[in-house]
Amino acid sequence: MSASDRLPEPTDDLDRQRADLETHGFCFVADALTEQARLAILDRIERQAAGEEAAGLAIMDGPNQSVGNLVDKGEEFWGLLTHPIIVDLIGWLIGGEAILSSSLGKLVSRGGEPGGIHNDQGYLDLDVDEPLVANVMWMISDFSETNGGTQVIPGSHRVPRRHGDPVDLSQWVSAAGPPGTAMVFDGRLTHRTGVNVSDGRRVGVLTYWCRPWIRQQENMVASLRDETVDALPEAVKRRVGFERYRSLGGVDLSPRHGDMVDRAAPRTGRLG
Ligand SMILES: O=C(O)CCC(=O)C(=O)O
Repeated sequence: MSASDRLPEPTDDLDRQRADLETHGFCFVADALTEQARLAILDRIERQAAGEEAAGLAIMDGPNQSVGNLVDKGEEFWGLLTHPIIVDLIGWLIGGEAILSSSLGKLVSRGGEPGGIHNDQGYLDLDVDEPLVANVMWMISDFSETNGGTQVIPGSHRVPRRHGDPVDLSQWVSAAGPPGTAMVFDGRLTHRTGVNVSDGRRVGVLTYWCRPWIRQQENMVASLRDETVDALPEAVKRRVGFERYRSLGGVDLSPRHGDMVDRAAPRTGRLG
């Protein structure tokens, strides 16, 4: 068996990570998060999940909870958006000007159902033989076959497939790694949330990226609160979609590549 045939395992070898992405459609980055960053994210997301539940706002699928729009819910998440992975792997897959499409926490508890089978660019109505989007699953707890680790079909990124197409369920492999590992995956990879049969809660954060001319899943220029926008470091603001891309993303005045959107800028409105 050659090195490229072996299923991905956590590694800090960038060449291996890229080879795994090419061959299998996913790779694992070992020790992607410092323990300090991981614990800060864990604390914030657990508090946020509990707060949303107490406020009657929890997004539930059985025992599993999703926490959306994380960029707006704590600066603890912002470092994920300028992490070296975003240049080394996301940029390598979908270009250096990739923007964040959404940020999502997934807390998977015992007794749920498998998540919906999908690939992240399955909404396209044409076959494109390259990734237009890509994802990072940050393992904030450990991930395993028994605690609901994301299930993926290795190599499925090379098989054209749309939502609803039949899937050979015998091919699932569970993403596994210690806390602080990141799984990076090609937007064409078939995957779903696994089932947790353990007593612990699986905690993951997805930062989902797209090419800068694709509509974002979360319209962050509209959805982030003013206090978040004011506090965001410039580099993060660019990454979440405030930077105009070529002729796209402007407000009112003709857009210029590289300008930043100013939500408070006056609009010309109806004149004459
Ligand atoms: O929770 C997971 O393991 C995967 C979640 C996912 O793919 C999604 O929410 O789109």
